[in-house]
Amino acid sequence: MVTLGETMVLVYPSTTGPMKHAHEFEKSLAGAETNVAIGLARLGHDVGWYSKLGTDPHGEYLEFFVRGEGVDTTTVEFTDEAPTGIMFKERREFGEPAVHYYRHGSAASLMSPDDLPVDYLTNAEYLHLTGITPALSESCRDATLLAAERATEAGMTVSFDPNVRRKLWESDERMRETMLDLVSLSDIVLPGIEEGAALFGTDDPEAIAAACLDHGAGTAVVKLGAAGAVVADGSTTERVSGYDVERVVDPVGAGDGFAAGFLASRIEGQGPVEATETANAVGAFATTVAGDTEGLPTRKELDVFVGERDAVRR
Ligand code: KDG
Repeated sequence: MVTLGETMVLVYPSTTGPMKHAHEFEKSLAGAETNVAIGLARLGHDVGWYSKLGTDPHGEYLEFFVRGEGVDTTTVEFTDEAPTGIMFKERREFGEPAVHYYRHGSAASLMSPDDLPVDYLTNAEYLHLTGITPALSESCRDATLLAAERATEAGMTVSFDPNVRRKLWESDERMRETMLDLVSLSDIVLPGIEEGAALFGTDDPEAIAAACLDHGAGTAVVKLGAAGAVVADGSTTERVSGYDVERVVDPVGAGDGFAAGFLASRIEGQGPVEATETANAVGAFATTVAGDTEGLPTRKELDVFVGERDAVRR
């Protein structure tokens, strides 16, 4: 699987509560696409990521982190023209934490069709895209659409997670139009309820799945958090139950874990319902930690969780 998108330094308070009162912070990495790539690599798959990073310590840290997780970073470019993006994420005891981006004009926003490594991005079985990359700049939007087109021409499976980030779009119309273009170029679409509502004006999961298929997707998987997901592929529509995590530390990144689990399972030859079961499990793991990727399971951890292997702890 290959992917492209922006990865940022993630900074989050060591304690919960409003950001303005936080004094101590921890550092990690955020970026929907590398979250998915790392999730797949942990499950034993070959994964590559393309992006642009600033020639600065943050860019060095991110490339080192992602490469250290076993993701191929050979096409990642470092540029002096713009800095690496940064994201702050609040920690809350309940509800979705607010995020604050420092990424406008970042190195990743300079990605463009002119220097996209098309050969690299079309030399895999799967291309994974999100709706975040096209929101970063016009050139990123063109690059994302070009990657989807070229991957489709090359006979690859294109997966797309809309990942609505309203803070990044100039208007809802532009967002909707771009996302629908990407849905129509994708084989697998993985929206949440919020994304479904933004794109299709309904929060009924079955209706969202049907709308994705109507727009050209082969398989739609609508994420319902702890309640699981609805998966539809034209011949069947099924609700697959999820996991009630006892203590959700942070829901951000769960959707990426879900995508990683779904794609890993499909790459391994499992059907859409089985893949959705795996997706629910990997998504649940992601909610147990404050960072986006630290909770993603290894193959062994996942097998133990779903009862396919015994844990030997001592
Ligand atoms: O899905 C998690 C992402 O939202 C997070 O890692 C940061 O990519 C990110 C973004 O743009 O919000």
